Amino acid sequence: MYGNADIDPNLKIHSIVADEDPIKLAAFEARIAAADKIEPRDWMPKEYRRQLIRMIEQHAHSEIIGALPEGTWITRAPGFRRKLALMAKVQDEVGHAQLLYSAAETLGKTREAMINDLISGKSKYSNIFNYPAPTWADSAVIAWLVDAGAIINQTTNAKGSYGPYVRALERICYEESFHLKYGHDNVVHLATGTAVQRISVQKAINRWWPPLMHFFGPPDSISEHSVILMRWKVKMASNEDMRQQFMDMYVPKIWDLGLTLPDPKLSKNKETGLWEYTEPDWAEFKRVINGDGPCNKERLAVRKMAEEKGRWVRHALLRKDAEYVTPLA
Ligand code: FAQ
Repeated sequence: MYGNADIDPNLKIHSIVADEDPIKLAAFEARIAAADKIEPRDWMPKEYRRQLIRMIEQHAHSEIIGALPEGTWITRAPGFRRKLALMAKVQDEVGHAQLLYSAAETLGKTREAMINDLISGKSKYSNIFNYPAPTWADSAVIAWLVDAGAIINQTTNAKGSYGPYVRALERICYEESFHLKYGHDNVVHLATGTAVQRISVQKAINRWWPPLMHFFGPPDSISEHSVILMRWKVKMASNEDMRQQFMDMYVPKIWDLGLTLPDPKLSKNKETGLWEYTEPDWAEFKRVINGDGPCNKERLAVRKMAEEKGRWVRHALLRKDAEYVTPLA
C-alpha cells in the first residue's frame, strides 16, 4: 500500500501546525477561506511553504522531463507542418517549466537547488514521462490525453490560493489547450486512416492507459498530502475527482473514434455517476515514481547532460567565472 492510511488526517494537521503562532495561523486560514490570494511576502505556515515548493517543483520537473518523450519525435515527425507544430509544443513545455521554477523560487528555494535535486533523484516528477514513446502514435496520444489530464488538473488548481502558482497555471492552460487540439487532430488522423495507422494508435492507447490512470495520483484514502493541500486550497479537487473528470470527458471521445481501452471493467455506474475500473497497479506506480521505471535513468541522464553542457552559458551570463565573460560584456 502507498502512504499511511492509518493516520487520522485531523490529528496529523494539528501536529503539522503545532509550532505556528495561533493568531497568525487563524488570520491565514481566514484569508484562505475568503478565497484571498497569498503572495510571496505574506505570512504563511512553514508547512504551506514546504508543500508548495514540493508540488510546484515536481510540476516544473515534469514539464522539462515531459518534453523528452515527444521531443524524440521532432526529427522523425511525418511532414514539415507536423514537425513545426511539435517543435512549438515541446518548446512551450520547457517554457512552462521556466514559469513554474520562477513560481517555486518565490518561496525561497533556488533554481540551482531544484535542478540538483532533480538530477540526483531526490525530487520526483510525473510518473508518466518514464515510459517510452516508440511510435509517432505515442507522441499523438501524449499530446492529446496527457495534455488533457494536465489541463483538468491545472484548470482546477488555477483557482487555488498561492498567487504566483495560480497565475503561472492560467498562462500554462492557454497553451495546453492548443496542445490538446494538436494531439486530438493527430489521433483523429491516425484513427481514421489506414489499417496500419489505426492499429498503431490503438497500440499506443493501450500502452498509455495504465500510466494515465496513475497520473492523477494514488487513491484519496492513501494520498498523503491531499488533506492539508485541500484545506489550504492548493489542491482544489482530490486525485480521484480529477481521475473521474478525465474519464467523464475522454473515455466517450476515445470510444467515439472506434478505439478501445485496455480495461474490461471500465464502465460508468448509472446510479453513482462514477466510473468503475480495474484498480491500477499501485506497486508499479510506486516503483516508477521512485526511480525504477522503464526510462527513469535515460530521462535523468539527458537532464544531467543538458545541465553540464549548459553550465558555461549560465556562468557567463551570471558572470560567475571571469574567464567566460567576453571583453565587451
Ligand atoms: N507522478 O499525496 P499525493 C504535464 C507522489 S504536467 C509522480 O496524492 P499530491 C504537462 C506525490 O508527489 C504533469 N509522483 O500527492 C505536460 C507524493 O510523493 P512525495 C505534472 C506522484 O501532491 C503534458 C506521493 O506520490 N502535473 O503533464 C504522482 O497531493 C504533456 C503521494 O501522493 C503536476 O505536477 C504522479 N503522477 O498529489 C508536459 C500538477 N502522483 O512528494 C509534457 C501539480 C502522486 O511525498 C507533455 N501537482 N505522486 O514524495 C499535483 O496536482 C499533485 O502534486 C498530484 C499529486 C496530483 C500530482
